[in-house]
Amino acid sequence: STTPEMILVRTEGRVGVITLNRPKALNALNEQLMNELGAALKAFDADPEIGCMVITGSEKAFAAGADIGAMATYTFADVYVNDYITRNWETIRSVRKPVIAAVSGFALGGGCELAMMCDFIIAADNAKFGQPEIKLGIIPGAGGTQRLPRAVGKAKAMDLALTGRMMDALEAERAGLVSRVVPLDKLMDETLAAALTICGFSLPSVMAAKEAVNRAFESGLSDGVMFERRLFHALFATADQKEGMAAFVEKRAPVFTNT
Ligand code: CO8
Repeated sequence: STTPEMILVRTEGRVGVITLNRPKALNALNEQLMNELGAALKAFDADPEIGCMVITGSEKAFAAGADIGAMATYTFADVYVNDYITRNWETIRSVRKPVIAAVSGFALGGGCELAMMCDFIIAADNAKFGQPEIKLGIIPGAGGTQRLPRAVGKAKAMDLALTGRMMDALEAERAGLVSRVVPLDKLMDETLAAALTICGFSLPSVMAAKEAVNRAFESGLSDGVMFERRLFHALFATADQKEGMAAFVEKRAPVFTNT
């Protein structure tokens, strides 16, 4: 595999960190960047040393959207038949370990959608979220009209999609789009602390928790509760369940083996 050019990839302990790195275009998401991001996520997901992933951008921009210059001349056949733009955008949903978005600056259009595809969003106090596609004569195309209302409700989702206005970090937290807001200079520390906490738990339970919460958005309540119940029961087959509960009873720290 070739060295990526539009992202930076590193590890912090068992956390895989991917930094979107196309500063001159505010991390506008073009085909190459999305390919590199998808490949990096898949590699971390398959790496037994990795327990959790973080996607972040720069102080000024998480990502200012899909690459408008690249899209400007696309035809219907380009985007529908040849699947330009949207190709590779669902890769992140196939990742089974947790992915946290650490967002500072602009998360607009495809950038907001990318953040929403992550399992949760930690925002710096300078973060700005929006779906401004309407200003370009299009609509969101990577789940914005579907994930935003699930996160913030119809009223705000309609407001953002129809007016194209931005929402600041505090409004986004009040609305439920982001799990926490932290000072800009603490964004990576806080996000890595959360990621390292997750890495300290038993991976089978972490993966099951992610799968079960995601199921809440795909099913009715009774089916979702049954799905959860099956995973809950299954975790009693793990060595880590025995270890976790024995450690609690013995008043010591658990040593999980991800089995
Ligand atoms: N695409 C391409 N280039 C961009 C983008 C973008 N989305 N955003 C910013 N840039 C470039 C600018 O053109 C500029 O380049 P240059 O210096 O060469 O002129 C550079 O980044 C810096 O940008 P600005 O000078 O505009 O910086 P400002 O601080 O003045 O403004 C803003 C920052 C407000 C973020 C402004 O850049 C802006 O409005 N950007 C566009 C935001 C937008 O409309 N995003 C939605 C794009 S459409 C989309 O995402 C559809 C997604 C569909 C999903 C796709 C697949 C599933």
